[in-house]
Amino acid sequence: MAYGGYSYIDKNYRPKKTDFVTILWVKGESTFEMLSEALAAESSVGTWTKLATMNDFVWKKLRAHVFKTIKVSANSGYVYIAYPYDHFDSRNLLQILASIRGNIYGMKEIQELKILDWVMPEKFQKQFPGPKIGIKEIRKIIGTKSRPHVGTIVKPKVGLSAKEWADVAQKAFMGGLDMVKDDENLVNQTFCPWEERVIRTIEAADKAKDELGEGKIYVSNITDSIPKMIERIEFLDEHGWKQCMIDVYVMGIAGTEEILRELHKRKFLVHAHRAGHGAETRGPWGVGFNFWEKIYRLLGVSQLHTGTGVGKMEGSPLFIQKYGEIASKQKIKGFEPLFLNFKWAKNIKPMMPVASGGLHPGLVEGVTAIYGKDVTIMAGGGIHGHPKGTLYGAKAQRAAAEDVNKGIKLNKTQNIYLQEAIKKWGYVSGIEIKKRITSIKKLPIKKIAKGGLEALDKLN
Ligand code: RUB
Repeated sequence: MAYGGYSYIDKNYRPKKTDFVTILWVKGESTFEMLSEALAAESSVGTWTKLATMNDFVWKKLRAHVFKTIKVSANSGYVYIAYPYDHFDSRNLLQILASIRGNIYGMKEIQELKILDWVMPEKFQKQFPGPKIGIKEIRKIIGTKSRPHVGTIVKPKVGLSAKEWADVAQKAFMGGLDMVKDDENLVNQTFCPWEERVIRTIEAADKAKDELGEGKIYVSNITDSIPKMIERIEFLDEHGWKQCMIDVYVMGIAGTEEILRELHKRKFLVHAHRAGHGAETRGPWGVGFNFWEKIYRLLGVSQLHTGTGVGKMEGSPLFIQKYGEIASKQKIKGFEPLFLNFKWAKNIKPMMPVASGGLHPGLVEGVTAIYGKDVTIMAGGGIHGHPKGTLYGAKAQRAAAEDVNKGIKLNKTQNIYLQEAIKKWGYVSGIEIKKRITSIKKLPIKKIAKGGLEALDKLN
């Protein structure tokens, strides 16, 4: 089998430590073998026809190798591709993206294509900073050793005035939440000017810090053009507040990298919202969320939204657990063909995973069953929709984190505000969630994979 006159399938090839590896799901109009060849060719050195300009250096040193395949049907399956280190530019993620996540998505014989996971060699990772303020430093800011952090997104997501917004934040802090944040689509609208909101909320956070003797995190959304973001970073820094939020997916990699350079220089805690990622991470087209997640940790955000497993956004507990591991662990055990074994370079510190979307106090135990205790649990509706309002919603959520930390089941809580929240929204037991994850892990994943990506998606 050959594509454009060359064959890239080489089942005897063993990926080197310095290779980049991707695993893809593909379905198309050609045979599976031809699709595999086409993917490797177009994403590395090849094209549709034989070239008079091809030489030994290009072919032997730079081409991609399809070193393993799992055939599902005559025209679909999973393809493992290894790329030699020298194929890529130095410290240039955009060039890598244009290769491994580039032209292949536009080839007309391809109907479904998803990069399920990827591995970047340690040698490559070492060129990047990773988080400067990671889990350890975040815990130091708040003053916690082990309990999960809890926070809120002020709601309604847009519409409150700066004063109203800061008043809600104040109640949330005073109720015991560790963190308050803007939603992904609030920046500097006329009804809620960013600077006024920031000044008022810093005041609220400082007051709560003094009165409660606890550290607080307040991340305002600075997402905008680069010059405007820089202005906002300077403004925050001048006001002694080294924390902010960015919408990493909509900013793109170049924008994120550029702004992180400035934020790292000033030692900021960087909260990363992933709004928009679902446009390419769901269904049989695009990439798995883990593809982007690895890039965000590499570039050095401090905390990143990684899903809930029990809330309103997609993602089953097993997938979310894996995203949690990618964020907070140094070594990740594979679950092929969905997740590959992966090891972070020593210099890439752990980042805090953030569970957010449809959460409420009764779900805190379920979330920690997925993530463990190194997680920030955010709730908007689940705080401000509490029968007694924001202050008591915050108290309920904090009580849930404290109970979970002590090993108290939330349906046995003594906290009346938490009891009220559970009465309104219900409770999900951590044991149930753990059982669900264990039962999926025991499934014959390789056999299920034979049913195609659709069958694997049912685990999500
Ligand atoms: C969900 C998320 C949203 C919601 C949460 O995104 O965090 O910002 O506003 O609000 P993701 P609520 O899946 O990326 O974490 O708690 O009211 O659902």
